[in-house]
Amino acid sequence: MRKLKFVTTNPNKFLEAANFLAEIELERVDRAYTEVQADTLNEVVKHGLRELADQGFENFFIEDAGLFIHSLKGFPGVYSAYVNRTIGCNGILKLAGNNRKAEFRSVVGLYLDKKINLFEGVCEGEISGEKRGKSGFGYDPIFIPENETKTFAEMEIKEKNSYSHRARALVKIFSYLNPG
Ligand code: ITT
Repeated sequence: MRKLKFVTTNPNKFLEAANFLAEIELERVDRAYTEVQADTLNEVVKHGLRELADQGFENFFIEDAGLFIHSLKGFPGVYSAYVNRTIGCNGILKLAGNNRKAEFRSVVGLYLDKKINLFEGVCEGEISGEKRGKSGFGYDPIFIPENETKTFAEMEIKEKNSYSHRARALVKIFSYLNPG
């Protein structure tokens, strides 16, 4: 069984990944990396990978995610963490207006055997009318994935993983590590 480190300050992300990648032995490293101001999640992740690799970390992955609201031209997107800390879910509910289509995007960056690989996952859905549910974190109480009525915060981890951007990126890591 392969061992991989998941470097994240977010314990919920780690729980989701550990639940999804049950066949890989995951170790959580609770360490922040610089989230550079950039236009894409890919750039943020590549910078973070290089920074951690320069500090001597090996065989690890990181993940950067964001909520992209279509009527707001992708806002909060790469600013999702800042917006969550400032105006939060209530602020997003006010901003979203009538066109509530949105997507969560995830970019997982793997640094393995000194090589970088990126894996992307998207989950389409919409912003709910009000906050619902107590599970999860961040924008989970206001995001309803496509073909669902519940928000992510009304789901158990397994159910969120059956739709989520993060699981869709992680499945690609899994196929990369276990080809064929
Ligand atoms: P890291 O240490 O792994 O970076 P983080 O919590 O800072 O953990 P991100 O920068 O990837 O995570 O996330 C940006 C914001 O987007 C974060 O503050 C969350 O509020 C939100 N977010 C990301 N994924 C989410 C998800 O699956 N459900 C709800 N909100 C999410």
